[in-house]
Amino acid sequence: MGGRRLAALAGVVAVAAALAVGELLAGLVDGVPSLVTSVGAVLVPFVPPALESWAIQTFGTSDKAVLNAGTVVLTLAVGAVAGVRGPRGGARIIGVLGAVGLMAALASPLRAPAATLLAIGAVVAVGVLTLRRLLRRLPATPATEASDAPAAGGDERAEQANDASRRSFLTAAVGALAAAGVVAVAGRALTRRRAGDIAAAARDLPQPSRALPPVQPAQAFSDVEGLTPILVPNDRFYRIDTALSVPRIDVDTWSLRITGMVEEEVELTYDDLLGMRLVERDVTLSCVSNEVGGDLVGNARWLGVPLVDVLELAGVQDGASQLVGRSVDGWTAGFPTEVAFDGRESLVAVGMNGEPLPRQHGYPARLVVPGLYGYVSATKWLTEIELTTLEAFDAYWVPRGWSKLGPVKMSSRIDVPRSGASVPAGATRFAGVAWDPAVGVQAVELRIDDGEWVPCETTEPLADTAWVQWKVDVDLAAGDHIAEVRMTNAAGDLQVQEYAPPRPDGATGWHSVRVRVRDA
Ligand SMILES: Nc1nc2c(c(=O)[nH]1)N[C@H]1C(S)=C(S)[C@@H](COP(=O)(O)O)O[C@H]1N2
Ligand SMILES: [Mo]
Repeated sequence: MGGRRLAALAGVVAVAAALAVGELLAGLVDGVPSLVTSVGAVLVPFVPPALESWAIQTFGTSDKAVLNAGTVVLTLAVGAVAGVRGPRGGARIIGVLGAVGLMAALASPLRAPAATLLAIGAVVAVGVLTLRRLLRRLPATPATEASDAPAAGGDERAEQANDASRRSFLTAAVGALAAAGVVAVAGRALTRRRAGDIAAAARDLPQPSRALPPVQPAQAFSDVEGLTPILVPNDRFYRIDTALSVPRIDVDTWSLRITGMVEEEVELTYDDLLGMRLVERDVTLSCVSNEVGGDLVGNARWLGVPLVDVLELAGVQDGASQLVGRSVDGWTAGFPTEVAFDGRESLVAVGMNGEPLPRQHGYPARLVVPGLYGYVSATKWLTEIELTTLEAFDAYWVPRGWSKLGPVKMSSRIDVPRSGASVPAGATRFAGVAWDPAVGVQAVELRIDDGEWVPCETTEPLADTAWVQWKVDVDLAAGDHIAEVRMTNAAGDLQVQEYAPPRPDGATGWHSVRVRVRDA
């Protein structure tokens, strides 16, 4: 390794150490955001919309991990340059990185500015000091120059000394890098743990005035391994949002405002909301990005205040044709106001499956609108409901090429067997879920290799707005087979067979799996 390369390595290690300390402080100090995620958040608007949609579809929630990794790589590359510039020039570059981090951190919601400023000071100091110490250990004569020069007699000893000092430098650099890794991982773990603490510290929710009975035996199949549960547990519920770090909201200062085309603007505290009429509803939420057979869909028991009750407090003006939900992080979703009043009972939800909303799913409050995709309706970390017109405002995903209106398309999915599974010949059990949260499910059918459609047994629906589970046993002979599922909704409409991709308004097509049947 030549001298320049060693210096670049010193810079990379110094910046890695600085980033690691930043992660640790974010994990330890309330209100100090992760610099990596803050910078990532600032970069998001510069990510082309097509790439953003692709990333969500390809990586799901891990699109954030990809963005974070990109941010780290970019920052370390700048670190390499800093190393080559030497202690002074390098320190200046690290200072600039710190300034960029500071601006990004202050742009992220819910940070504590003073603590963040101090934390970034520490981060920059660690970077500069690490760089200085490492550069001081650099071999005095860069190896490449030594070997390029004609061997002036007696330089062998100098070369040996050079080798030794290079080894000592590399040991120090690798040691510092390893330490940075450990510190970064610890910081991330602390951040995650504190995220859990907040949810746990949330207040107990009051009892609903209309509670649902526990799930009855006829409402769920308990004998099918691998079948998605009828109520998906909170820690298994799919998650989709643009938030790089989950907003941490203090319910003592949070409020929900009803604004825009209303008779009178209203502001509700968390306690105000919990003091209103609370109801429970089983509703299937799904993402417009869900592919045929995909898992960006889930069914939960939501607890919340009927949206109409909240709207009545403010009084909706005639002509307010759009209801826009705004999140604390600036994200927006909008849908026709008439949906709120058409009897499907949307909720300002505060609870999910018997617990306060988890932070990832919108604590302290979110909207849940049966029959609309999440991107037009299900605003998490809700802080404002604005009444406006459809013409006056396009919410977050609309200018990014997704449809203005987002009714959920009916859909069915095969959960077992998994596609590509190998099963013994004879009776094979197929099972899955089917949903049309606007009207409900009437029938589910399965066919093998373009054969006759076989009716499937379905669970008794929890509600029209919830998915059902289905199952059926089919005899299969040895060989490769394709199984296909389709549903009919409660209005008698058959699920669309023709494939359409998720963009712009939701996928269609019948889900199929390939199974390999062995001789029994
Ligand atoms: N604040 C905020 N709310 C949001 C989103 C978001 O990006 N930000 N994404 C929406 C989308 S696209 C979907 S599909 C649902 C997903 O809700 P979940 O993560 O609780 O499953 O949340 C919706 N609410
Ligand atoms: Mo979504």
